[in-house]
Amino acid sequence: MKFAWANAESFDSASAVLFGVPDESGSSSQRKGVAQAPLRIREVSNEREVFERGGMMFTTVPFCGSQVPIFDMGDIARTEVSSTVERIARAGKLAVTMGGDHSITAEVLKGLDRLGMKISVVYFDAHPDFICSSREYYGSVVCDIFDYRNIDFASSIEIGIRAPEPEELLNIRRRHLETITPLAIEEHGLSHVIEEIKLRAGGHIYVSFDMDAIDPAYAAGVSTPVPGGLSSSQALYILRKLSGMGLVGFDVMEVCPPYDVQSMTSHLAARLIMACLPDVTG
Ligand SMILES: [Mn+2]
Repeated sequence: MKFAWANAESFDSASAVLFGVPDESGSSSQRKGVAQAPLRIREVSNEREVFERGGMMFTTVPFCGSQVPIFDMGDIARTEVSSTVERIARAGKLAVTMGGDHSITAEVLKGLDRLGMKISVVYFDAHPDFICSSREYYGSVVCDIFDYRNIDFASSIEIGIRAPEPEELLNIRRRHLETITPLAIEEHGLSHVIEEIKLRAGGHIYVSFDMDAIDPAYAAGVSTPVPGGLSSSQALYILRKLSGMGLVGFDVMEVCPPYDVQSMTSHLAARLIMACLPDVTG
């Protein structure tokens, strides 16, 4: 089954290439099931965004005007992620990853790092994922990726943070990583978030989206929920602004279908993916 909005027949004809990584070997959560996310996100996009009328099928057009050509290349293994992303980026296309657990983001950025351009990361998460005393799992992603040559710490930013461990707070302070909490968004507004990103980020932005950045009221189906997160519309607003700022890739991670309510988290994940695609004119 293909993602409902995957309207391109081939890799070559697409400007965005989507793939799933049904793997949760980097997760230590007691709530298992994020490996089921790529299939469920595809299923729910077809259930709720495609309509039959008079024997014809119609797909909704979310956010991005006339449709961006998207190719769904299916699922791949964790070990194939970095080379696949490198191939997509070298072809001048936007790589879109559906996890799986959040440690897969380190594999994606390993691939983008090989292109040699400086990359700013906008990292949505309830947790900083900035443990350095333990490595290569879903809690150390930020520590792992900042070892890469072209991932730029100073221009990167974390959004939605509200459940840090003591070690992570220390690492954030020591390394001066910019973070914006949901309470800071309440206080300063969404336009402040956009200004902060514009102030820092360079020409090449990678967006990593852990679904637990969203409030469990809108996204219950995650492996590590934390109350007090972003609303759906806050997240969509920020992502729509980012879509016009030169994204080199995007991922949506940590959707956990066994803990979801009426697949609402998978449905929102499908919409977040579309929100990140640039508008097409003409
Ligand atoms: Mn995470």
